[in-house]
Amino acid sequence: MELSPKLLKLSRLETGILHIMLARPEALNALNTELMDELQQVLLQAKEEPSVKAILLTGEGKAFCAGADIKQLAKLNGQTGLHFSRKGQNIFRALEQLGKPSLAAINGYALGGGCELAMAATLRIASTTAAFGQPEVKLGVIPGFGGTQRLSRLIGKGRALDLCLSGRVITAAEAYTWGLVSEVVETHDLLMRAKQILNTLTALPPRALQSMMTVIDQGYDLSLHDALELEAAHFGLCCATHDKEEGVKAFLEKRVAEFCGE
Ligand code: DAK
Repeated sequence: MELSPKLLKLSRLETGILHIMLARPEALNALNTELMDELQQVLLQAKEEPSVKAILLTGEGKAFCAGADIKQLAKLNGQTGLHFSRKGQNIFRALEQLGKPSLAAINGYALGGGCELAMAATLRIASTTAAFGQPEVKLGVIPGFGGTQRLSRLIGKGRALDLCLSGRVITAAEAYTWGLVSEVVETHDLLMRAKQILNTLTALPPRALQSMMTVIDQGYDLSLHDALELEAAHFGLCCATHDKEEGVKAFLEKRVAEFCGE
């Protein structure tokens, strides 16, 4: 990865994990245009770079991300607000459709755009001290980076309305009960657990993972009939891979499969 962003810290971990750390701790990693542009560039490269197998997202300091930069939000009018919202939506959608699994390890505040960023990741885990919310209503706006839509898809319409209308903040334990995160661990275990989960995924056949993410993402908004068609098409694609041959053969020969990614 040749980029040298200023507001993100990048590191390559074992087994092809790209660790992207939001690194604007003095503003609780608030998303300004510069940080968003850097994230967009990094995601573009990560998509094209075959050695990147998965993405780990974290925030430096006490917050994962406290949302869109309110100083910047203050300057938006109707026209620029629309543009800003679309820009953020496109970047988060790029993460969601990267074709490689991503995991947000949430160590503290995930508010507004921070919660929206986490929801665009494939998976989310939190430390016991994490806190989640969509407080935009208190600023006179609504979530503008996909929050209204992803939240209701993840935790249901009623709870999404509760969070968005009240602007209240919920604990990691509540987020777990509501299905917003899949695990809560002690703060000192968060990174280790995040890597453990991603290492498990990077050892699996990438084409099957990609098909799975595509079918679940796209199928959600289709009729059952069309979604099943999509599933069948991707099942067929997987059956044409070397990794499917290897996976099935290894099972029958009672050995560990060695996937090659083809
Ligand atoms: N933006 C800019 N700076 C922020 C920030 C943010 N979102 N959050 C915190 N900071 C800055 C603070 O101003 C402070 O800076 P200094 O005063 O030291 O210079 C520093 O980070 C530390 O924050 P605090 O001193 O406030 O720290 P505390 O521990 O006391 O409080 C807090 C932490 C997270 C409870 C508090 O900082 C807070 O309430 N922050 C704001 C959280 C929030 O409201 N987030 C939602 C942002 S709005 C749209 C597109 C997108 C969006 C909406 C519409 N369209 C285009 C329509 C999305 C909107 C959002 O995400």
